[in-house]
Amino acid sequence: MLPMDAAINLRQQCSHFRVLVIGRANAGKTTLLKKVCNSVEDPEIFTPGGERIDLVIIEASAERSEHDIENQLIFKSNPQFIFHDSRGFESGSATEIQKVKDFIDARSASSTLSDQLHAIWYCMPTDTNRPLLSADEQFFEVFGTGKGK
Ligand SMILES: Nc1nc2c(ncn2[C@@H]2O[C@H](COP(=O)(O)OP(=O)(O)OP(=O)(O)O)[C@@H](O)[C@H]2O)c(=O)[nH]1
Ligand SMILES: [Mg+2]
Repeated sequence: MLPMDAAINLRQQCSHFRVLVIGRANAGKTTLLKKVCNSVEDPEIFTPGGERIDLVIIEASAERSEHDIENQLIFKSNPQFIFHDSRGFESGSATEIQKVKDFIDARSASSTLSDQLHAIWYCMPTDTNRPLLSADEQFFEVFGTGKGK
């Protein structure tokens, strides 16, 4: 636990908490985020540059925007959280794992606290007999051994 003055100093440097959420489709990511932010509404979506993406667009592209890891999801009810949503690796695609790894690497390389990731939440469905797929294991192998650095 941080001493109070260190915590206040950090909050002055950075007004939000940036979280990457990873989990396959239907894992319950959005449900979890809504609970955390006490929201019944969907989040607003912003580009990496902070421009709001207008969701009065066709549903398929709203869906794409939401799951584009670079975009920032913010709930009006709790704007102190900025979320990045990644749909996980169910296809087992190496490209998907690489995309997430590149994103994590780029955010770790930033020396600006507000741009860095402050947490990664990995959501796994527990009502299935396969909560962990081989692609998930691959991901943890890369990051668990420090090879992802
Ligand atoms: N049984 C059960 N169902 C849940 C739980 N959390 C969410 N759901 C349901 O699972 C479905 C998918 O939830 P979402 O939160 O949309 O899942 P998601 O991970 O955001 O899915 P995508 O955005 O498509 O990747 C919804 O019908 C939820 O009501 C849970 O803890 N238990
Ligand atoms: Mg979702």
